[in-house]
Amino acid sequence: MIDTAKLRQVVGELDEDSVNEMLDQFIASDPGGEDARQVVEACQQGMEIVGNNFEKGEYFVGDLIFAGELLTASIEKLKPLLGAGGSGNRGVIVLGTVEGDIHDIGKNIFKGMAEAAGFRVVDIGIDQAPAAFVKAVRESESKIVGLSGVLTLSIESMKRTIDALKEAGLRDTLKIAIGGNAVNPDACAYAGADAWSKNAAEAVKVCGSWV
Ligand code: B12
Repeated sequence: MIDTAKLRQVVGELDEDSVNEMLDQFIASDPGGEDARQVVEACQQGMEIVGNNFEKGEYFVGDLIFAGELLTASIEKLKPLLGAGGSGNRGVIVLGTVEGDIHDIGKNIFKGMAEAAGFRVVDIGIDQAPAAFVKAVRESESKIVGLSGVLTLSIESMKRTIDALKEAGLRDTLKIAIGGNAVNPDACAYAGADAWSKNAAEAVKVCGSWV
């Protein structure tokens, strides 16, 4: 198994060569899905280091961009281990990053894991207005909605989105999960969601309990 503390550190340091070397060795060892999920978690923790360094003024927006590219490429490598191309017969999840927020790495990880668990995911993309979620739910007849957002401001967008689903008369037949760096129990209650998670694998289990 990979040294997750070391991986967290090299992701945080944006040391691309070491990240690639560690991931390539890990993949060559023919690991299982659970190990791969722990590796994703370590990468996620590495991004926290990146975020902290950005807040301290040690990293700049260019570093965030590079971090995003590094993580996206890492997840691509790990995808086959996380399971892909599920049956789609467990129901439909409408998923998107809420208005004002363009972060999508966590959303894409959740999407991959949900598909692997047998859901069909209608991914409407980033920076999506409440009306876009309402339209997608109507068109797909989905019973689950996933709202992603990592900015503190995104909690307001999540609330606006859920309010719009209520106004459209769709809320009572829906389960709504919110996810991303900014979510917590208070945000979940404030936005009016049914569940919150910072861990895609756990969130997929919750969705499974809803169908
Ligand atoms: C990479 C990154 C970027 C990249 C994003 C690239 C991309 N394609 O997504 C770029 C460079 C574009 C970017 C831009 C900005 N960023 Co930025 N970014 C980050 C960084 C370093 C990592 C985010 C990330 O990918 N994390 C890893 C993923 C895997 O974690 P995750 O999103 O939490 O997802 C997991 C779970 O939460 C869950 N999950 C996610 N979605 C969902 C959905 C559902 C339904 C469920 C159930 C679960 C779930 O599953 C995932 C896997 O377990 C964070 C730091 C941090 N600590 O997060 C800052 C951070 C989020 N960014 C920040 C800022 C300030 C910005 C900018 C404003 C910078 C600027 N001045 O321009 C812009 C914002 C633009 C906008 N309007 O959105 C701040 C936000 C501060 C705040 N409190 O609001 C952070 C926290 C950095 C910091 N500490 O200051 N950023």
